[in-house]
Amino acid sequence: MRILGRVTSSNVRKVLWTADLIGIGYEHEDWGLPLRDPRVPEFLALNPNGTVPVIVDAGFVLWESSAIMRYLGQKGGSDLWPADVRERALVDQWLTWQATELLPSWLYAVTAFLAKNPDFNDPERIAQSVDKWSANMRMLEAQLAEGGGYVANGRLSLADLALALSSHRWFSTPFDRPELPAVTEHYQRLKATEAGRKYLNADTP
Ligand SMILES: N[C@@H](CCC(=O)N[C@@H](CS)C(=O)NCC(=O)O)C(=O)O
Repeated sequence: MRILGRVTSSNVRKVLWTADLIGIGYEHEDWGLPLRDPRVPEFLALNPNGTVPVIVDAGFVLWESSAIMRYLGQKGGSDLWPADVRERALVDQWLTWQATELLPSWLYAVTAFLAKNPDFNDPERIAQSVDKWSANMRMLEAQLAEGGGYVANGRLSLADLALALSSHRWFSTPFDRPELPAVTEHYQRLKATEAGRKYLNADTP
């Protein structure tokens, strides 16, 4: 299997971390700016969005990081993607929430505070982003506190990987954060694992 995408992208790390934990072998190719422009015909033929990650598994092409995680979980028969229909649905719920609610909420603030893009300087939009991001992280805090330190079903799943990467963004961004003890504990616990040390480190915020 080929996994295409720069490791500095948290969406790519969702996929690499999943493949590592499930034990699926792969060849990694560094695509994505500034390393290798994905907006070239060769790459656009695989993913017309021109974004990473993409996988090519014996000719089968798939993009969208969460969809790739689910595919790898299913392919590997891993309990990170549970067989039980309701347990799986809960993992899916949090995986979907990470991509469609949590991630968009931080985009403006992270581009302003972490990427330090001078065009992202509207105080109202920064405040809105910080408020929404913090509200979402408080929701995750409540879930982890009630769920025995895991996002779904009281045990490790694909959702924990995606959300630990999101927490990494939270803790790497210099701004005034509310204290979230369950999120902090979950993040530190995953960060202390072999894969966590690889994918939740300061070089890749
Ligand atoms: N929803 C997509 C988002 C993909 C995406 O926006 N990827 C960014 C990196 S995080 C990208 O490819 N940016 C262009 C580049 O790196 O050249 C997914 O989860 O896979």
